[in-house]
Amino acid sequence: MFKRGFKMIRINKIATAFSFMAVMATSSASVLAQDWKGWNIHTSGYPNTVAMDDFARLVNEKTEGRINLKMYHGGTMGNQTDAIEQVRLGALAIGNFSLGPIGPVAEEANVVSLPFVFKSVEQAFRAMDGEAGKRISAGLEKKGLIALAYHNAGARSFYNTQKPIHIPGDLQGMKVRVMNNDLYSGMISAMGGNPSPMAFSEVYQALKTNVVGGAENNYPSYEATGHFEVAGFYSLSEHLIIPECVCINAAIFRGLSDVDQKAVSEAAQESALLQRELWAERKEASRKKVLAAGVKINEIADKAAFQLAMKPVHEGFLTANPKLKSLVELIKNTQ
Ligand code: BDP
Repeated sequence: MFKRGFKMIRINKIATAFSFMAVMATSSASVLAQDWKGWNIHTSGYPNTVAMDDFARLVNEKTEGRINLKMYHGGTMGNQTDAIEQVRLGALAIGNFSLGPIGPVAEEANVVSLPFVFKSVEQAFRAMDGEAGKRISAGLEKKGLIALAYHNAGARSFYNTQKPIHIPGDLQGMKVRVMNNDLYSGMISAMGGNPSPMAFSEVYQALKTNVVGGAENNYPSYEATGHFEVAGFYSLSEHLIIPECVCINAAIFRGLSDVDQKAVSEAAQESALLQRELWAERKEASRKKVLAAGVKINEIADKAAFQLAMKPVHEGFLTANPKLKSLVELIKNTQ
């Protein structure tokens, strides 16, 4: 009796020990291994897609398997406006976002969507790498997004199905697709066009079926989406230079250990360097490809006319957001 009782106690103890170990194993696994989902709008081979895959690999490597990031490319997890919300909520951990559609939710980030606010892509990066970039990142953080790194998205120019654009008046009456941001609608209206905010994925069909006559984007997106096949006039207005971020849900990032925060930040910085290299190559390759396909590319001799036309857009923005004046000045004064 005594012996059996003793055995039972031992068996119970062993069973308890095993279940304790099992609990420890699952809880440490859930503490140690996190599965993240990442959003990207671009398709295979695009500089951002390659860089985000590299980011995912580096995150896994640098955290020694504690974080697995699965990237969903091609906008398969929804359009950009929705995806920004999903990352803010934490349903998606990461997004490779244009600051364009982020602007309406994070006012500091909206300053980059003022047409011609940057003088060149190089100057934009000097600004983003300096004090202005810090203020923009702080603005994003207030809205639940931490910008781990910034990608290059070059400069955006107008393209359309009908004719070369030389002066703002050439857009008169033209329906032009823009990203979701009132500043872009204001920009088109100020030139006499009709803005049509629309998701990226819908633009090809809209151009093809003449729902819109034009749109605007950088060379790689104009080429990768096939828009050049249906809108063969590309006019080098370079009116918008919009940096893109590798943005993470702030709470998820803050929940990481210092070691993993550092690992994830470094992974983003390293893969952003790759993105910037690939961008330079792709921009040239895309330009050549659309030229070879018969696209008529034209320089714009008098960009000042476009800049002048944007004056009411800038003024309206600063009247509505007086506290962003110093940030705009900071950008403009960046050499
Ligand atoms: C591309 C950006 C992408 C935007 C797209 C657009 O990389 O994030 O969604 O333009 O025009 O250049 O919607």
